[in-house]
Amino acid sequence: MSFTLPDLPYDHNALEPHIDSTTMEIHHKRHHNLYITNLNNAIENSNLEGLSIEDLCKKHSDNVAVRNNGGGHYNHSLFWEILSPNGGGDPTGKVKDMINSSFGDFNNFKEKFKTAAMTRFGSGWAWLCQVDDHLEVCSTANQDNPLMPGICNDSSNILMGIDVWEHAYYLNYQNKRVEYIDAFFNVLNWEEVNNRLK
Ligand code: MN3
Repeated sequence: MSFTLPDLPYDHNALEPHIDSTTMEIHHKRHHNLYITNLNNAIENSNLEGLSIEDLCKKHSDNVAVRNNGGGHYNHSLFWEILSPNGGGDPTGKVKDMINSSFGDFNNFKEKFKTAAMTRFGSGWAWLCQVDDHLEVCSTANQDNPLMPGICNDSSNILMGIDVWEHAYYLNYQNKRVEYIDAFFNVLNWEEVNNRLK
């Protein structure tokens, strides 16, 4: 059983003007798909074949090809799901309460998340994770994620993440990563973030 590219849960142009159609199409069909192709090649005919993408990230990140391409597949699959043309606005549900108790209020959280995304040098991701009864923000390099041991809190349950590789925003925002981060919040699917709570 090999991994396959999941469909986007909306059209390529559905997140405009916040994230443009061409960026979404190239990001999904080329970048995400290449991680999957390379991951399948890396695990073919090995004892890693048949493991879930979560287990590959959690237990086999010492394998560089699995780390980079398995992380790439996991991270992008999550990223498409937490965006929505009907997203944006203030947090809802239990996540809203946990943001308030963990960071004070939504604005404080947003600043902390933006700082993590802005200060990630080069390519990587910023994350919001549930750790037991509270929330934490962290960031990772390349296609690493908090499932991989020794990077963020090892008990992290990932709720949302932002891709800050230039391929995620350069066509529309060029070097202005901060504007892309603001745009991300305009299409963030809080319902899906809530669904990911454990
Ligand atoms: Mn990407």
